[in-house]
Amino acid sequence: MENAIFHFPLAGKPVSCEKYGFGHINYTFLVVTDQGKRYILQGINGNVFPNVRGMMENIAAVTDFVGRRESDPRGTLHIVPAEDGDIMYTDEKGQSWRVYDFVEDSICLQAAESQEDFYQSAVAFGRFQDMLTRFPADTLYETIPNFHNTPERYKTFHRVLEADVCGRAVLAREEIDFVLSREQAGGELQHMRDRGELPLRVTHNDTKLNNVMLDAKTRKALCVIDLDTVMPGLAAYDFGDSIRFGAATAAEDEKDLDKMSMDLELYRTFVRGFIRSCPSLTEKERETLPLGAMTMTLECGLRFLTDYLDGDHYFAIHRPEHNLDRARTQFKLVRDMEAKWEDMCRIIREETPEDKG
Ligand code: ADP
Ligand code: GN1
Ligand code: MG
Repeated sequence: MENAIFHFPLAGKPVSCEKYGFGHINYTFLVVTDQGKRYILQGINGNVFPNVRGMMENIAAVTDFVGRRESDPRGTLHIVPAEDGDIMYTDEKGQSWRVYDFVEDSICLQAAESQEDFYQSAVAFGRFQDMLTRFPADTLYETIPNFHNTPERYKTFHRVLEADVCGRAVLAREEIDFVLSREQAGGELQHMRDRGELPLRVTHNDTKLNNVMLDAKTRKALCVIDLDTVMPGLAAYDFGDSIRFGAATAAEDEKDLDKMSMDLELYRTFVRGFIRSCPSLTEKERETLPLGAMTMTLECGLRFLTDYLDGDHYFAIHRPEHNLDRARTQFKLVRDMEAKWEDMCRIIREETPEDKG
């Protein structure tokens, strides 16, 4: 059992503590007590998050804000304070830990099982963003500076490619050429942000389907989880990352690229849920949603490729070339989005309610 758990006052004594979930970043455990109460214990990845306390303060502020506006207690994550009342516990090795109440009677999907599941994830992220419209975004720490700054991601890529510390560049020639040929298009969204053309919102920034909880019985949206990257950002980031992951027809690390494409019906479903549950979106924000999908997918592939070239230090890998496989699926998706671009833009217009169109 992870020792850290004994530093949190729980309902009952912990009787089991097992690795849990499919996250790439934190070390997640499911803890069960002798009273049958369940918790999520997480070792926070300090390499990824340089300011763990700042991050936890963000999460405490945002969950508190959302919690006051939600009637269902499962409508937000709840931090379980450590024995000294702090929002986290740091062990003698400097590893920080946090505990959340387990979101009970819920499901967390790795892939949409139906259009309706995906619709509900759009509702969860749209509602989250809409609810935080009045949250003072400037009080939040930037937990990972430049997280969705694609030109900055390109700079890192160029540096890593130049160094080629593992001699892997020859193994990824095609993928390298792919990202190089799209560098300009990849920077467009950031340039719009820099020019102040889009409102800055509190965004989630990591809107994978497996960061949403649905009610196990009704399969309706409950809450969004994995709030580590909640920061000021653009609506297009949250929309885009959802499409990248959830409208894809195959897993992020599928080896058979023929299986990977973007499903336009799933795309439409998400657009509908997101636009309806986030009425505060401006016309300009709605227009940039397809660009968000393209940019987030390209950027994520670029990050996987960079990590592959750099020796797999960032994303947890479960086989050699895991990051290269992941990069390939993302680039296949980008190609597919390029082919479906006109449809993607048309669907946004079609799904915009008349009074906003
Ligand atoms: P990572 O940053 O590594 O992705 P997450 O916070 O997303 O970590 O947690 C990993 C997985 O653990 C989630 O995909 C979800 O299945 C599960 N999980 C996390 N928090 C909770 C919670 N409070 N209740 C139930 N399941 C959770
Ligand atoms: C990571 O934490 P997790 O597994 O939900 C990553 C995202 C990537 C995603 C790709 C903090 O998300 O940015 O899009 O992997 N999170 C961080 O699967 O870097
Ligand atoms: Mg996660």
